[in-house]
Amino acid sequence: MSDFVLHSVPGSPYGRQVLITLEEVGATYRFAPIAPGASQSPQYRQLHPFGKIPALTHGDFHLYETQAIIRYIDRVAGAGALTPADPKAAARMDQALNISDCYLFQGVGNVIGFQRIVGPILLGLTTDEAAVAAAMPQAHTVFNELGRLLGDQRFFTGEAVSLADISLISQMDFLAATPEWRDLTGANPNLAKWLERMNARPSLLATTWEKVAAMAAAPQA
Ligand SMILES: N[C@@H](CCC(=O)N[C@@H](CS)C(=O)NCC(=O)O)C(=O)O
Repeated sequence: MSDFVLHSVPGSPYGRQVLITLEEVGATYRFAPIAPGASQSPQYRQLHPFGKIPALTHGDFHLYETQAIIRYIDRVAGAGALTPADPKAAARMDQALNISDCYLFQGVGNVIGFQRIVGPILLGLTTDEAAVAAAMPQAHTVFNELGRLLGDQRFFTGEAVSLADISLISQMDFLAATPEWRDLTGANPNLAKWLERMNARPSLLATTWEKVAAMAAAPQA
C-alpha cells in the first residue's frame, strides 16, 4: 500500500516536482494518472478546486499547490533534508521556488515549452513563433538571474540539493529540449552543467517522461 498518491498528468513539470521529491526522500507512492484535459472535470475539481495539476492525497489528507506539496513531503517523509537549516540558504531556496513559479513557468515555460513541446507533440498544434519570440526577453532575464544565483555552487543553496533545485529542474529540463536552450544558456554555462548534474541523480532518472508514462500505464498497489 502506497502512502502518497500523486494525481497528475504524465509529462506535467509540476507533477514531476512532486515525483522527484518523493524519490529524493525514498517515499513509497502511487501515481494516479489524470488524462490531459480532464483537470477541469467535476471529479478532479473535488481534489483541486482550481483545476490545476497536480494534487496529492496522503491517507485522508488532501493537498494541492506544488510548493505546499513538496514542503509537506519533505517535512513528513524527509525530515526536512531538502530544506537548508541555515536561514539565509533557506531564504534563497524560497526565493528560487518563487522565481520558478512566477517567472520561469509563467511567461517562459508555459509559452516556450508549450509552443515547442506540448502543442506540437501532444496536441498536434503548429508552433506560434511570434509567441516564442515574445517570451525570449523574459527568458533571458530569468536565465541570467538564475545563473547569477547559482554562481559556482553545485546546487542552488550550496553543496546539497534542495527543493529549489527540484522545482527549477522540472521546468528547466523541459526547456532543455527546445532549440532556445542553447541561446539561453550561452551566457550561463553553469546552468547547463547544473542541469547535467541534476539529470544524473536517481530521482531524475526515475521520473523521465518515459518512466512516468510507464507509471501511468501500469496499475500500482
Ligand atoms: N500553482 C499551481 C500551478 C500548477 C500548474 O499550472 N499546472 C499546470 C500543469 S504543469 C496546469 O495545471 N495546467 C493546466 C491549466 O492551466 O489549466 C501549482 O503550483 O501547483
